[in-house]
Amino acid sequence: MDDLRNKYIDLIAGASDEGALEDLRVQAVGKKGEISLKMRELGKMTPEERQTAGPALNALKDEINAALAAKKAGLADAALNERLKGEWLDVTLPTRAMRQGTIHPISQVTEEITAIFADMGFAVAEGPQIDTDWYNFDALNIPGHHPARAEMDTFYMHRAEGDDRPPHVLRTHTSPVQIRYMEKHGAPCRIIAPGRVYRADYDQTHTPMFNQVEGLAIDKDISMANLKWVLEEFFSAFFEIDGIKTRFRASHFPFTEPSAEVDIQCSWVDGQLKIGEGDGWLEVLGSGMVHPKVLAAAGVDPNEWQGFAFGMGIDRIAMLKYGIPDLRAFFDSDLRWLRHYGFASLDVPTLHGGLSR
Ligand code: 2NM
Repeated sequence: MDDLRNKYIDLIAGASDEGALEDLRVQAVGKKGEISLKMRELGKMTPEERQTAGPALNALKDEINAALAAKKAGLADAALNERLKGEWLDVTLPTRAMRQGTIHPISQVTEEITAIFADMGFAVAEGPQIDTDWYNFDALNIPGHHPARAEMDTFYMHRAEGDDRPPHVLRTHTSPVQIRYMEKHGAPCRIIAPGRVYRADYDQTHTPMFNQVEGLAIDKDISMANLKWVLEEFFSAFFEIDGIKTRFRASHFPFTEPSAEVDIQCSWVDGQLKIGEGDGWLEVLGSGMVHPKVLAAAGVDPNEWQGFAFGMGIDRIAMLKYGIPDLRAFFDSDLRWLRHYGFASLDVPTLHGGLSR
């Protein structure tokens, strides 16, 4: 019995793979294996012999099964280690994708704008790109007959005959996001709403889809002075030039009263535009104090709360900052354009690390 034990323990220890181990199992404890045959011989033994041989054979069988299981686990571990060694890769190496794809200027500029406003305590709000005409127009003090509805060149969603759900439109601005935000969270609030907007218009300076960012700050005593500070702070940070001046010109929007168009200081030198210097002005933004009717439509009491709102084109300020001449090229997906104007995928803009570098 000891010879049998030593033989199989040695053979199991020396097995080089799972196949050899399985052969050994069959040979030792399989139905016709050496130990099974020995167990069959128990019948021919005297009861006294059987009393010692029986338990000893059972113990031997258990010991060999245990040795087989332990060796099997050991072989599996070794195989896994071998595989892991082969599949090892250095995740700290720079990615190859960095040379292939680039971040689109609109994504980059949206991140830059978000970082600057986040630093002034503005959260980012998002909403649907298809919305009802109530959120897109009525809530913003643009009733059905208002000329602004026609001027907006709105895309209306198709409605089947007899479908009496409210008309839906592709949002013409991100203001409906702000209405939804006020409805849900109430006042005070401080948000920006960046995103895609749609107007049926196509020429040198207009595309039917473009990107806009709107801002909204509502509290007990927010004024146009706060608006002016926030915008000057924003433009200085965005163009990375200290102390950019703004000029407010009286204007009119249905959703703000009073309303102002905002210009930033600029100059033309040798046909080149320079921002933040000189005595020229460039229109970049519309703004004003949110109309009491708009606050009321969004469920905010205009006797208690007031605040400013503004809206600007992301595409346009991206063109200004990065010297991109043609708006339409933004949406052509031309790889040469994307490589030229795109940003390295790991250069995330932050205020501490530099917005654009
Ligand atoms: C602009 C100009 C002026 C504006 C108004 C609102 C809201 F939802 F709070 F009423 N959001 N954005 C606004 C105000 C937008 O874009 C030229």
